[in-house]
Formats: sequence, structure tokens, C-alpha cells
Amino acid sequence: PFLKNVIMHPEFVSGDAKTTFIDGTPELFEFPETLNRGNKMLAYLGNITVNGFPGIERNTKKFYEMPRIPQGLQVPEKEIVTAKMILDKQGPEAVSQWVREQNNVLLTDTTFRDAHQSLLATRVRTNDLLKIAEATQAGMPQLFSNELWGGATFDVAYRFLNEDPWERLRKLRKKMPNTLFQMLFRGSNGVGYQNYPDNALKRFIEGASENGVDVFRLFDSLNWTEQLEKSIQYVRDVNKIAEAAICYTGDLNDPKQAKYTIAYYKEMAKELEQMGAHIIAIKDMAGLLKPQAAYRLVSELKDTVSVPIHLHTHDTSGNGIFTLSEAIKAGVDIVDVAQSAMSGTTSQPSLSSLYFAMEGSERAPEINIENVQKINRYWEDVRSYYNDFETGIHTTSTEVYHHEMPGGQYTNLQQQAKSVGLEDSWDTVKDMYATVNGMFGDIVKVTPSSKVVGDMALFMVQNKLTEEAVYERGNTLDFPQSVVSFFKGDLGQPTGGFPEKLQAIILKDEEPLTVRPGSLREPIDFEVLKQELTEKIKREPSEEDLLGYLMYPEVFLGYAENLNLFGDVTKLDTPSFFHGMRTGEQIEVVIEKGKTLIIKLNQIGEPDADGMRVLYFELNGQGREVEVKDAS
Ligand code: 3PY
Ligand code: ZN
Repeated sequence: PFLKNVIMHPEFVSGDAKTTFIDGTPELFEFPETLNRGNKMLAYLGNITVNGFPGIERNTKKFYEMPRIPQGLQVPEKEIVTAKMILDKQGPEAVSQWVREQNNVLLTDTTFRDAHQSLLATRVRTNDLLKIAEATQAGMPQLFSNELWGGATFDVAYRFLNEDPWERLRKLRKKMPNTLFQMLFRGSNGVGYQNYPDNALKRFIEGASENGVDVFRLFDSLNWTEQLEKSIQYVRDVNKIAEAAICYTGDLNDPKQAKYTIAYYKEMAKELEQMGAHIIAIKDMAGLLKPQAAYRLVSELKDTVSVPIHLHTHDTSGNGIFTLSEAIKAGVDIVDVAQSAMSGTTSQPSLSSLYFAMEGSERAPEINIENVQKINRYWEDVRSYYNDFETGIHTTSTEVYHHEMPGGQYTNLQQQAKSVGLEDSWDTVKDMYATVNGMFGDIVKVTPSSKVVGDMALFMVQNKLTEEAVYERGNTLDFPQSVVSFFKGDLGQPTGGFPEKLQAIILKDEEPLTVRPGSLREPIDFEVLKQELTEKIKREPSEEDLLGYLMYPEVFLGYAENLNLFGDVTKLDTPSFFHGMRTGEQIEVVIEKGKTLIIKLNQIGEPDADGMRVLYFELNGQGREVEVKDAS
């Protein structure tokens, strides 16, 4: 009966579904009668087994060993007072003070968020995070924080993983009560790609805080501090840690650097401190911060502000550990690292590499390295589940110093280029990215501003346009929507303003904004929004559902629909989730404590004239047949 619905819909199966697919396809909302959880699970498995997982090539499911769960972790002799305990008892200022008093450099582990966002297209599932959560807290209680939410994980959970990101947060919170939870928040762009009204940001921050986030790393994609002020205040209002970020770009030691100079960063840090930031982050999203620049930047920032400094970098160039080491020498308080099996290249530098690089030095991180290595084995095993999402980047690349593309964007743009037939022009696209950055006046490139630069670069390569051609023939060109919107000021104002000539060409007769777009937006009427969503999903949404719908309306509805069809598939092991089942295979799915589904796939029938196949399952010993349309 659910054949008509989303995952079976020919438009969806063919991969042609547009963003209007859900709204424009009313039959999707003819929900089938409620099937029990087991039948729903079989429906999911049947479909994935026959048709594969959207976005990855259909391939046979491999045999995987159970991942190595760390055994015999060493516990410290006397109980460690964690940063989370200090926050809960004494508030954010006390944490900030405590951080400053530490002589050893503190660590944030990004394995649960940026590492897989930068290596595995953000696809790591809650199921795999939960299995290592307790060991992560028990084995590394000295960590400052665990970065596990926000950035792209919010969107990807709903869109690709059939997961509720809030549920992830709550479940992890239960397993790791003593660890500071950190999220990445895109300032006025929330966890989305566009500007939201202030009351939406406020509600989102409150929701995130209630569900478990302690540290909010807030950034603006153009380093326009005006757009961070409200978010900083909202985080302070819920008594959580406001970590405001300066996005690092260019090279501050380059004598030709006129815009992003040491004075620029110091000024920005001062402003953020005045706005109430408890910590200042240096967000080096592309991995451009060279070791000597790191030393200089950290030393000067330490002299400029009194709040702690937290450094985030990417190891794309291969210089990551050297950069961290120089920053530590200069007095940085906290640095971001990842478990080594999830580190390197476009991800963060490795935790254990840093440990050994610093061993014996005055500010070496305090951590039990044997525990770390045991936890890392788990990630060695689990990473192989996600082979289909690997970026294909096996080596470091210093080209990043030229194109300045953020770690998370590189493979995304590569995919975008492929999808418009430019796979052979990738080098040209990268060069064009740098050219476009120049044309735009050298802007900060990070989600969502980085996407605008990428869209323009693709547009120019696709249409064989040079920079000169854009100036000469621009009036006759239809620029990508994101580019027009950027020049209108919808993402805010870049440092130094827009290049006027190009802005006039792109906007034609439209008047640009010069003020903060959020200051003009009507507040969201949450009552109206709730009514709208209730009608669409035919049940009363939770506050969290509402916030999901607010950020990603279409994506959220798709998620709600899949949940109706397939139930809670987060309980499935990852290989079965992505690859379904082999004929003859049996799996066990614990759907709740004491309730296990034993599922066996006995046979897959041949397709009939309409392409329908019957799959013969056993569910807890009883035969069940599931009909699936073979889309191949
Ligand atoms: C994000 O916004 O998702 C990022 O990771 C930016 O670096
Ligand atoms: Zn990052």
C-alpha cells in the first residue's frame, strides 16, 4: 500500500525529485494504515535490498565484523571535575575562568561532528555514536568538550539518515551526562543556509539548550559581528557558553594582505568579547592558518582579550599538528582534534598525533593515551561502514592555500561539478573559485558564503565566462539565485562592502540592503507555523519538530513521511541501513529494551511484468512477504 509514497515514487527513485516534490505530490500524503513496527522495518529493508540507498551505487552488502568496543578503560584515581560539572554548578563565567587557569592545553573532540562532516559527507548515524558514547566519556573525562551537533548534521540527519537530530542529542546526553556538548551554529543562518528572523534564532537556541547543548560556537559567514550579537545574547540568556568565532581567511603574514590583517582579527575579537562572548574561537574552516601565523595570531589575541581562545583548524594542507603546536606555544587555551581514524586531510588533526608531538612539553594535553587508542579502534572499524561516502581525498594538498575552499565544501562542489558534466574541468573550477573570490572583493568563505562563491565559479566555467566577460556581458546574464541574493545583502555585508561595479551588474535594477537582514524580517508566528505543520503531518508537532520544519520545511516533511512508512529505522545496524540484507542473512534489531526483532531474508522473487518483486522474510519466526517495486 505504501508503494505510492515517497521512497517508491518514480520521481524520487529516479533521483529527479525537486525541492517542490513533496508539496507538488499530494498522493504522498495518503498514508497507509498503520503497520506494526516490524512490518515497517521489513518495508524499509525490502526497499533498500532491492533498490539500494539513495545516492550510493547499489552494491552487495559486505561482511562486517562487530566493531571493537573498548574494554578495560583506565579510570583516573581521583574523580575528575569536568568542565560540564562546572557549567552546571557555577555557570558559563566559571567555565571561562577555569579554562584560563589550566596550564595544559585543553581538547575538544570533533569526531562526532566536523570530522565526519569533512570526511564522510556527514553520514555517521546516531546508532554508531551511541555505541561509543559511554566509553568516550569514561575514557577521556579530561576533554573540554565533545562537538557533536549543528553544522550540516542537522540537515543530513533528517534528509538522508531518516533520523531526528534532536533525538540524537537527547540520547547522547543520557549517555554522556558529564561532558560539555558543543554545537556549530551559523549565527543568523541558524543551522540553515539563509537568514532567519531573530525570534527564530532565539527559539532554536533555547531548544538546543534544553535538549543538551552547552557550548554554542557561533559564527557569521561574512565575519559581520553585527549578525552575532543577538545569538550571543540568546545563549547567555539560557546560561550556556557563548563561543563566538572569528573566521580565518587568507594569510595574515602575507605582506600583500590588506584586509584580513592581524589588526582586523584583534578588532573583531574585541568586539565579540564586548558583545558577551565567553570564549573566542578562531575558526579556520579551510585550514589556511599556517604555523607561524598561528603563533602570531594567538599571542596577539591573548594580549587583546581576556576570555580564552579556542582554535579550530582542518588538516587539508598536512600542516595541522605544526599549526596546533605553535598555537599551544603561544598560549591557546583549547584546540580541536579528532580520533585519529577520523582525522587528517579535510578533517581535524589527530588527537593522538598531537599527544605524542607534545609529550613531555610544558603544556602537553592531559589525557590517557591508552584509552584514546582503544576508543580509536572502534572508529577504525566503524569508518568502513561508510566507505560509500568517502571523499576520495587520500592525501594532503597545499593547493588549499590558493583556492581557500573549506574542508566541508571541497567534495560537495566536486559533486556539483560532476552533476553538470564538469568532472573533467575540476582544476578549472578550483582556479575559478579563487578568481570569483577576487571578483567578490576577497570574502570570508564558509557556509553559506562559500556556497555562493562555488555556485558562481560553476556558473562561469559552465558558460565559459571569463572575469572580463562577466563585466562586459553581465547585463545579459542570468546569475545563479544564490549570487543575486548575496549581492542583495541577504547574507549580510562583507568586510569592506560589495564591489560596486559587479554588484550593479548582478542586481540590475534591484536595490541592495545595507542593514542586517534579520532586523527587517517579520518575526515568525509560531502558532501559525504550528497549525500549518499539524495539517501537513496530521499530528501535533513537538517544539523540536517545529524547529526542524522552520529550518528545512521540505526536508522535514520528507522525514515525517518516511517515519510514517518505515518507523524508527535508527535501531538498524549501519550496514543493513545502507545495504539492506543478503539472501539467507539473519539480523537482530533491538527496538526497545527487551524487544528484539529477528529478521531473516529467505528469498527475493523475480520481478513481475510491472517490476514488482516479492521478498520472503521471516519476522521472529513467522513468514512475511513484502512487495517492492524494482526501480532498476
Ligand atoms: C558548517 O557550517 O557546517 C561548517 O562546518 C562550516 O565550517
Ligand atoms: Zn570545521
